[in-house]
Amino acid sequence: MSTHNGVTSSRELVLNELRDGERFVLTTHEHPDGDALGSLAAMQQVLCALGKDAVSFMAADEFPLPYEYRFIELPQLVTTVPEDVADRTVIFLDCGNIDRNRADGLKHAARILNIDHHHDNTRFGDVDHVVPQASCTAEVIWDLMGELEVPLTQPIAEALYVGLVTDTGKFMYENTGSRAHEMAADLIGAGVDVHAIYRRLYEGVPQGKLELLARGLGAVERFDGGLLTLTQLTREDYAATGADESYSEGVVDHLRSVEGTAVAGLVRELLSDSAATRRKVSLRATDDRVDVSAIARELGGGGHRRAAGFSTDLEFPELVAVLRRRLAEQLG
Ligand SMILES: [Mn+2]
Repeated sequence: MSTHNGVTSSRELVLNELRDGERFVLTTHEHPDGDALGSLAAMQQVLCALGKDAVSFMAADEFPLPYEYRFIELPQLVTTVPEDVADRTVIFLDCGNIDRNRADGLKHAARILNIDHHHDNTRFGDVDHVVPQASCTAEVIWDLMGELEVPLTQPIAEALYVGLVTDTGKFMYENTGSRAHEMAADLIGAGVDVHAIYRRLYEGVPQGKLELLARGLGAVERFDGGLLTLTQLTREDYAATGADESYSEGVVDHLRSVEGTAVAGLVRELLSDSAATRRKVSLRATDDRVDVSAIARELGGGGHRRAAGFSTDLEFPELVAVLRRRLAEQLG
């Protein structure tokens, strides 16, 4: 086993767990995104190739998945926690905080492995392999695969590519290093059809999504000379457009690109909240001095420096006041 300064790396530790373990459950965070689902699908196939007994768990209420992810094949998927979970190793993928997975039964696992790239990961595993410099969790899995001698089949490459292209904003976000492009080259070499996956992820947009975007853009408000650019989506916006909650994905990216913006935010009412007081806030930073994950953590959420989120019962005006204050502090 390779060591560095006498310390066994988390990479070696997790590789040993994957080689030595026999039975696994894979899971990810609630409301899974492209990286969560791609990582799950890829790791499931990697463990199968290693001859392991592995299943992927997601809660039944995650289905149907957002339309753009429905093409991702999820082999060996279960929607109830396996009865023998106490004899299995649970692998959390792309999950910065164990509370972002609501299946308490998983906490009774024999072992917990935590494979992720969120810098604010709470290190809740027996083994935590957290690589903040990786563009996506799929990149961490791709790196591990090289050591596990599992062939990079086309289905595995496609699943990994979904994680890569979605978490890097189509190779545009600052997390897109040369490693991400090397990985893309490797995946394309294994048979990924870049344009076909682009079309599945980003085209075929339902009309209701376009209408929801129009409402979001129509409600933009700017604060502090435009440093803070926000919009809101209400229950009424969803009802009037026939939109699913997941259709709000991407609205905030239109706001971040506006001249003068340091932080962009989407505040949306949660349709699942019966009390109708809870809002989900998605933040994006475009200024190097700003760390939106710090703001999100303070309000009970988390994420990356440039992309983070949280849920809150604060009314919109109070929320704006908090965001303006924190932004001013961070900008010094
Ligand atoms: Mn991710």
